[in-house]
Amino acid sequence: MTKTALITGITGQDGSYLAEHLLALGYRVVGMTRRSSTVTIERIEHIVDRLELIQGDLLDQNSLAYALREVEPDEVYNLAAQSFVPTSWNQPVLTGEFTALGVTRLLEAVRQVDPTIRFYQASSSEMFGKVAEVPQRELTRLHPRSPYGVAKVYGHWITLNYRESYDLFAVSGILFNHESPRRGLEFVTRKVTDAVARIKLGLATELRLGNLKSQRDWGFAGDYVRAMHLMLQRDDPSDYVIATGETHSVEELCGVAFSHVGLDWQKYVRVDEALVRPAEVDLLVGDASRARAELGWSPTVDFTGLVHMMVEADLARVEEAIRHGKAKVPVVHGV
Ligand code: NDP
Ligand code: GDR
Repeated sequence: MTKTALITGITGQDGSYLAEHLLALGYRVVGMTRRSSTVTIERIEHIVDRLELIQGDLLDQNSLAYALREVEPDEVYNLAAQSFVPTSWNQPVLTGEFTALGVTRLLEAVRQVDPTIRFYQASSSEMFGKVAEVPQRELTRLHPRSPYGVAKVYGHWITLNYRESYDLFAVSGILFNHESPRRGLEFVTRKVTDAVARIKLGLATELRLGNLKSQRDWGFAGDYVRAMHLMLQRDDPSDYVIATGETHSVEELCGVAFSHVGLDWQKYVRVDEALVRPAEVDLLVGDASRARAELGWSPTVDFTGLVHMMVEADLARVEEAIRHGKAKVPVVHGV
């Protein structure tokens, strides 16, 4: 029997990879998108003829209940969020509305429309923040360091609360940073690989970054969406950490990315104090042994492979843009 999945945030990085994965598994895939004056389906353009889209917004309770009634999903993946950490200091209330209360709105819609729906919440390693132990695992104490992290802690606990209160099959995937050529340009991996391509091709001369010392456990988004699906196929709902188990600094990221095109990163990277965060998460590294044992999940792309993949994709994209005279990008302050 064909299963139906509803994905919020389908236009984002993870939404696009998850949609591809579920289509390949034979699912009917419906994406929830919010209304905007321009079309933002760049990441799903290649599969859009195999998807269905329905309008809805995490800020609007009725639109969520309507979407669930119309689509009748077996599984709901809540990937929508204000997901950029620095923006959460400029827009803390809006971040809370989307990223925290939005989860309650969707869970409440599930409970009222069809409590047999299986629900996945996109929780984050940012919840560990000022880490209580290394590596971080499912039971590590949470200490978020940004309004985004605080909002994700709320989303995490409300998911567990609805599971415990109403017996919903609601799970929280605690995913560490995952990247790809489809990552937004403001996140550090993509900012670096995009700059490497533009510097190599003569369009830029320097790259301004914030804290070079912070360390992250970076994996490939295509691997991580497989874990989301596996979590909803278990007999019993449970929460899992998804990570590679390796950590690297922003400096190392620069080293691998620039050297891939024969450049020395130290000649191009400048520290800009305006990009240093009010409170930083210094070190993240996850222990995904529970997911390995119980879900049979493991990553297929390592750190160097990931960075090389992203540099190659950005080189190809910037070359193409140069050919078509479209190589200019807007400057967004504070990013
Ligand atoms: P993106 O920022 O790429 O995508 C976010 C998505 O949310 C977009 O589709 C966006 O739509 C949508 N969205 C934002 N606000 C609303 C709203 N009010 N109503 C409906 N949709 C909305 O994020 P990622 O794909 O990288 O991440 C997916 C999820 O996983 C997020 O919740 C993120 O916080 C979480 N996460 C991500 C990690 C990572 O490393 N990537 C790690 C851990 C957790 P639009 O296109 O219209 O802006
Ligand atoms: P993060 O990702 O905050 O971990 O959240 P990001 O790539 O933005 O930052 C990672 C680290 O790099 C440092 N950094 C910079 N970051 C950005 N964006 N721009 C810079 O110029 C820069 N210079 C240094 C940051 O200080 C930080 O330490 C991501 C998001 O996808 C969240 O939604 C998700 O929950 C977490 O990953 C897990």
